[in-house]
Amino acid sequence: MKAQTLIEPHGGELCDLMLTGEALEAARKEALHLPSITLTPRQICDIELLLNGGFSPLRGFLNKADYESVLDTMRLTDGTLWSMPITLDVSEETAGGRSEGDRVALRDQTGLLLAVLTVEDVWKADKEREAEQVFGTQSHGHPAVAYLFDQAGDFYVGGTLEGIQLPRHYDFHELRRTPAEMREMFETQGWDKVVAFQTRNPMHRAHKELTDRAAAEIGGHLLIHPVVGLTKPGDIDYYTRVRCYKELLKHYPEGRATISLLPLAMRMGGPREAVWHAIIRKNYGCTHLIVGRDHAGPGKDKDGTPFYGPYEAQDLVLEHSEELGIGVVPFRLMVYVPEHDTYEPIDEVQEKGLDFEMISGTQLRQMLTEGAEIPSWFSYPEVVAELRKTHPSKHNQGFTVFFTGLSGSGKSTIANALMVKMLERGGRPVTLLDGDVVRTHLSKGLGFSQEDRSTNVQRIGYVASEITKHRGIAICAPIAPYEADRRANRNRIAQYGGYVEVFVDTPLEVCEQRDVKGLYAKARAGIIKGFTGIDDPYEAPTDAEIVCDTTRYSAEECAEQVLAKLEEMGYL
Ligand code: PPS
Repeated sequence: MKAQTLIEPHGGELCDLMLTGEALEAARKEALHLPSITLTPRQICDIELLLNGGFSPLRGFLNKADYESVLDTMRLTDGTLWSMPITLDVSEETAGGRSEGDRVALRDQTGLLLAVLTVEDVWKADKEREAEQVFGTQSHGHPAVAYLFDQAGDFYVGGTLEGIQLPRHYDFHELRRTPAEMREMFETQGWDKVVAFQTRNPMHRAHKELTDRAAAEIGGHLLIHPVVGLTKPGDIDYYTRVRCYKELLKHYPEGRATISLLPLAMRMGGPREAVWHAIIRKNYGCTHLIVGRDHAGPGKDKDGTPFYGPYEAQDLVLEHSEELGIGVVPFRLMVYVPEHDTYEPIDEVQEKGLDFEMISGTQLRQMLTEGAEIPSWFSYPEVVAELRKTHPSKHNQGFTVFFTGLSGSGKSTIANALMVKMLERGGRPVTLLDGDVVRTHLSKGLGFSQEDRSTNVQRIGYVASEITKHRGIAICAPIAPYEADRRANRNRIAQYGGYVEVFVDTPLEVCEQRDVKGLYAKARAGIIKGFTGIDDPYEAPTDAEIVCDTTRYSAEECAEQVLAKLEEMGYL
């Protein structure tokens, strides 16, 4: 038996895709014999909003006709406005052999059954066209385009869903409300006007003021509706953000504001994403949405050009606001006016010629890193305290010192000297991931092919990133001959703390002359093949934080230079 589905576009009845009673039992039994697809983290977010009605009127992953229609016209084939293609992307292997009418079990990564999909069609994605039509660019600088090209499967499976159970969450239970629960709450409370605030960032006093004003403007309630699915890479983790929102909530007048978490996987799709956000908020029972400058924008491309115009998103939502039946409250940039000790909209402040202050997100991050005082006019002390817990000053962060250089360049000797000097200072746990130790344990069995070297170096990077995350010190000393691996490590480690690359720039002739292990002689004699510097490449770093010259300085002096640099950078 199929799930009962009530479709009424945008804010009418929510799609109810969840099976109950006998139908649920029957589907569970059937699923035992069905082929399964394990959903990706993004698909888990999408399926949650499909199953809970947040994506009404969608009843499943888009079929080809609806997908094409959404790409070309921003509408489903029945004419309903829908701006974002919600697709089930799979590999060619998974797509193979599936056809109309097939039933497939959709599971999370632990194997938990979430839904049964009845396939409507399977097709190969035209990713270039999708990127252009939906995001207006094929640049990898756009996170959703990079995802589409580099991570998404090449085939799409369209079809309707029968929901077995919603994805499981173990956090913030009291703040996770479905559209139906949200609507019921608004009704019970008698809040007939509700303005939603979409955010993927921590909120401070400026946000509190603007949202407070927005609620006052419409004479209604405020729903702080932060995204806790997937946001822009590099954003502050949602656990931290939610703890900040909870603190901030205490500063609104009684009964003014509510928080609920939205398990959305954002695409950073600017205008189309803003329309999508409006549809979702309408489904959650809101009557208004605050839409700001560059709403859901991915920022700028590598060459510094913004992907979207500052008001493109706001304009597109406004254009469709009547059809969607949701009001747009323009986001007004609020700045602090010291003279009045208040927050006021920047346009009014500038008109009056008043002095004002503001701190950007980037400046705030810098202040946290430096352990600088954050003024109370900017944020509430409890909010800052939450941020400090996960964003310690540099002094309290973990870091990795990553030595790279030819065999015999002196990496291990300097790395050892550095470790001992750090242990002498005390107070911090230090782990040395030296080449030999790594190859005996972590990378046992790997050889020296390009692939094996990459695996080895990135494994070291992974372990170092974990040590850094846990606020320890990792010292690594592999040859690490390839720039791409070093860059991957740098990116991975820098998310959690410091990354300091040390290029031990000892010329090949000198290494060969030293030939401590007699390996160069063997390599020259052809006994060892693929030896770095002899018949295998070493890509010298161009962006190392420190370059050591072992022909002029002893290993101890080089270690001192590294220590001095770490102090200068603020890590010690
Ligand atoms: S890599 O390229 O980063 O994975 O290399 P690494 O793990 O640091 O291992 C380098 C040590 O292995 C010995 N060895 C070789 N080095 C380079 N090329 C080849 N073909 C090779 N075969 C064995 C060598 O002793 C290196 O040690 P170090 O301490 O660098 O001299």
